[in-house]
Amino acid sequence: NNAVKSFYNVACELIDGHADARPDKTAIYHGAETISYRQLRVRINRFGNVLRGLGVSPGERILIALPDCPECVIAFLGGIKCGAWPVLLSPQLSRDAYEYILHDSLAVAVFSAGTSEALRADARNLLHRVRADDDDFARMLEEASPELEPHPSRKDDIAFMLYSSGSTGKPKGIPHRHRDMVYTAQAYGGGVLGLSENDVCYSASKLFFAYGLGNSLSFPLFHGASVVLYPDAVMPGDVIDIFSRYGPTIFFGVPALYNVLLQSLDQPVRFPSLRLCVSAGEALPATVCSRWREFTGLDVLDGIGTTEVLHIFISNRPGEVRPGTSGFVVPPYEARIVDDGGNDLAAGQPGRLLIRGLSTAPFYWNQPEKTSETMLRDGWLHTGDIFVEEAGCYTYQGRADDMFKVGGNWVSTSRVEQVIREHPAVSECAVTWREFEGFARPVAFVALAPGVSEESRLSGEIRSHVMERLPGYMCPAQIEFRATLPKTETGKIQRYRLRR
Ligand code: 3SK
Repeated sequence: NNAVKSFYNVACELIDGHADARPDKTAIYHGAETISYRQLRVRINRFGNVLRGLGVSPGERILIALPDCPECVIAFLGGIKCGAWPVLLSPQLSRDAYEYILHDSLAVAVFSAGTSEALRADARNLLHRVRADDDDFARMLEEASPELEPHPSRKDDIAFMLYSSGSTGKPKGIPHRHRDMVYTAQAYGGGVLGLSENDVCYSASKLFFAYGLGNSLSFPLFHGASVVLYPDAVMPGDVIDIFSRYGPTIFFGVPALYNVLLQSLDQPVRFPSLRLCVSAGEALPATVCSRWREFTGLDVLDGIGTTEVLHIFISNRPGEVRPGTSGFVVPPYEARIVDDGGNDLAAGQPGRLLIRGLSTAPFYWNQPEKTSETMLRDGWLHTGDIFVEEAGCYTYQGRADDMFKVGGNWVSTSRVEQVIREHPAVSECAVTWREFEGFARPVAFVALAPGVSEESRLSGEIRSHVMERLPGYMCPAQIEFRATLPKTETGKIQRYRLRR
């Protein structure tokens, strides 16, 4: 009972109400397995007891590097329930990357699957390496008590940590508080998506990505809905199979996935269970948004979020989609667009996007300078993105680091990318800049659609396509063709690697 209890533990906030009121409701679909809210609570409690048995204390970090499966949800919420800080990571990082994060976070335990390098990584602080996919661990869980006294945390205490590599440099630890997942589940999950217990969520983006964590864990569980967890890498055929096997009502993807799904469909189709599709991770090209609507009859709500804010804070709305834009501010978040000196800009003028809301991480782990540059400014987070706002609707222009001037004119790399992606031969594209005889000029990196070749002809054709649609100074001085473009674990193109 919230009115009388004096603690606030988000693992209880997400599960207890449903486990008490509708214990047999399915929380998780995974392969042929279904897990009810009652079973989920018991498994979370057993995990928490195992963790306490290992001697893990409140506030200690535990690394969880598991594919999207029930054990990942159970370890994450079991860790939080007993006061540890789970750090969710991809199970597919290199050993070096795990060692960097182990040292940085000073984690005392790693929970991972046998195939992951996470279990082979080394660090002096690491006391326990646990194979969460083997029989010994399953036995330990079975033997643990199904009852667990929650750690008596407060709303503003840290609950968990994510690592974001952003598009540049070393990963940064981003701690979040107990209240943050509930705030995003109410603001975006409830306010924009209108989630209810009748929904079945399926996210192609995985749990270790803040976007996937909301889509597959906090949103469905907070609203008493169900989630489909799929552990493997996502291929277009898998997505279509999941649509027919589990009947999700909401699908969450990234722009590149919508693009390959469209390329795999040769004629319009209907996915009768779906009521909404969501895209984030990077800006959704207008053509992909409109073609998805033509081919499936469904809206894709494009939105923007960050790991720092935990989920989406600007988004298109059901029934009010403006292709090519990120949409409107999600209440109760607030947004401002400012110039380099921090002065507010008028509508129509591109500038730096600042966001304020109560789900923003309070600091970067071990990075006080980055914290004061980005976060400690009257609660306004400096996103590092350039946006333009017109009549309340926000359009992405590029990263502040990716804007540059040609002959005194600003070039938005994302605007040029958007136009190049509209060319039918193009599957993926990234635009950056290089100096030619001391002058910055745009350079495009292009991956062609399957079966398309003839690069030398296409180079001229793509340049003419840009010249017809944008001012000449935005036209790439060079186009380089690549089989694929380098990406982060969460699917964002690493432009800095191309620039090098
Ligand atoms: O990259 C995004 O757009 C995003 C969306 C939701 C949550 C987290 C992130 C980073």
